Amino acid sequence: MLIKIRKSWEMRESDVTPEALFKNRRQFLKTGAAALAGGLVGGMLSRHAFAAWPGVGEMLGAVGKSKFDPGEELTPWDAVTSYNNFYEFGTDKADPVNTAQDFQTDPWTVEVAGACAKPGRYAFEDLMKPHPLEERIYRHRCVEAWSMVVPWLGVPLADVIKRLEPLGNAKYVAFETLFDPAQMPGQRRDVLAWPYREGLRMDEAMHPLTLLSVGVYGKTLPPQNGAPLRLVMPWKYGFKGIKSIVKITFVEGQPPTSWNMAARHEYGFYANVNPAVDHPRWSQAKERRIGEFRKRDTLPFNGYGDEVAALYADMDLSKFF
Ligand SMILES: Nc1nc2c(c(=O)[nH]1)N[C@H]1C(S)=C(S)[C@@H](COP(=O)(O)O)O[C@H]1N2
Ligand SMILES: [Mo]
Repeated sequence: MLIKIRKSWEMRESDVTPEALFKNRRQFLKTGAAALAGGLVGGMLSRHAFAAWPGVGEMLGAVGKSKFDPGEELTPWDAVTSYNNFYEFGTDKADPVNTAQDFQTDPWTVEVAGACAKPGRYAFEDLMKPHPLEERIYRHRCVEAWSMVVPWLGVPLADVIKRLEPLGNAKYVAFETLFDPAQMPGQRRDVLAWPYREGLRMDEAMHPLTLLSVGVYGKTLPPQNGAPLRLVMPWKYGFKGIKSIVKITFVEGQPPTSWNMAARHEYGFYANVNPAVDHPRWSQAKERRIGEFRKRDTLPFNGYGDEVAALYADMDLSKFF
């Protein structure tokens, strides 16, 4: 039954752009056809597991309408996949779409280390396949004061972490991107201290909004967006969303993070979107949505305050920025 429905979604229309395909699908879902299909699979439409993992740029299969949807216009596929920050592939936003195309992401191994009961080297598929995939339409706010609205596909990081069984002294989770200067031309220069590192407090990592993303616009992630897996946290500045992860470590103390190491007074560990705390060199009060000219007001926690403000209730956010 599930397979039948999946096939009906998986229109491999190579002459249709992913964005058009995605819009059609959303429209289809709105018309009520989804209710019919949803009935057939007993409400499982929005959660879906794979038989085999699709290759780069291939459709990830059935994912129903997301309850995570700000209801704002999606940033087009072309912008999401050609205006990127991924310094391993160059510092210009137009670089990664060109220089990352031959990036090898299959096979891919993720090392799990530190304070957990299930450390080891996991094949990407083994790490991700047990978990049903979800669609999450999230606002994406870069520290550089531009924003997008992006339909990610992924798995709550909490689901993956639970399976790795962190120990009581695991207070933070640290992440590392691949270090491979042969493939990543940006790593041949000391723009950042490679590999790119990020980290989260355990409660942030376990928060239901925190997504380990494997896809965008219904397809597997393109290399420039962090294939094969990257972090997405919609209430934080984009730089927390570390791409092409090869290592996850459970640690007791706050781990060092790349942008914080590069400029401590400019990029804090928390990096929560906050219009009231300016970057030392520019205001964070407003943002430009990619594709628009007008400036929008930036919202506290990027508009996700109802969900996440409690995590930081006791903290001075001008100090812990
Ligand atoms: N490894 C790595 N991850 C990274 C970056 C990077 O340079 N290297 N840039 C970050 C920044 S600043 C942003 S805004 C987002 C951009 O993600 P996107 O290109 O998918 O929009 O990725 C983040 N993750
Ligand atoms: Mo960013």
